[in-house]
Amino acid sequence: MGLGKMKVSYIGIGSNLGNRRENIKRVIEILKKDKKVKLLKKSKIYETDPIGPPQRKFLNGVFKIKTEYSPFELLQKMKEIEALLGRKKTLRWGPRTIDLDILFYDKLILRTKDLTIPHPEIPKRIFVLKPLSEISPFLKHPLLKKTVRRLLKEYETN
Ligand code: PH2
Ligand code: MG
Ligand code: MG
Repeated sequence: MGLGKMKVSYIGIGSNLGNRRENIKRVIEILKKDKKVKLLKKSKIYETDPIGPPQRKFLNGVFKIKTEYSPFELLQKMKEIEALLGRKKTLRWGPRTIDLDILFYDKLILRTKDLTIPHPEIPKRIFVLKPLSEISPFLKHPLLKKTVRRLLKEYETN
């Protein structure tokens, strides 16, 4: 496999339906079997208060991967895994079996109808900033030009 072609990406993971921990385990197993993905780092899994309508607490974490997939292929892959784990179409911000969001893809800045990278909600989501800065505190947000650690600090002081 041409490791040289691989890009670093960060995936946000969330679950608040069914066996949340088991759902996340299954995602890890699926990613480990994928020859075009190398799992580099996993954050701790945090239990977090739900953002949005009242619902069960989430388990959230962030994975750092290397991948041969293009951004759109990776998005497709994440949707496939979500479908495989039985995610149903639900309301925006509503409960979900598994949610896999592409947070960063290399230093890419991309705005399309289906995919925006970096994920636009990163600075507002403590459940992303916390695990992200645990595994990669000095990762720089390519648009905001600030480290993840800095974004977390700003979130906490606002
Ligand atoms: N995801 C949402 C809506 N609200 N709240 C928490 N704590 N964690 C999430 O992952 C989450 C949420 C929609 O993607
Ligand atoms: Mg999400
Ligand atoms: Mg999502």
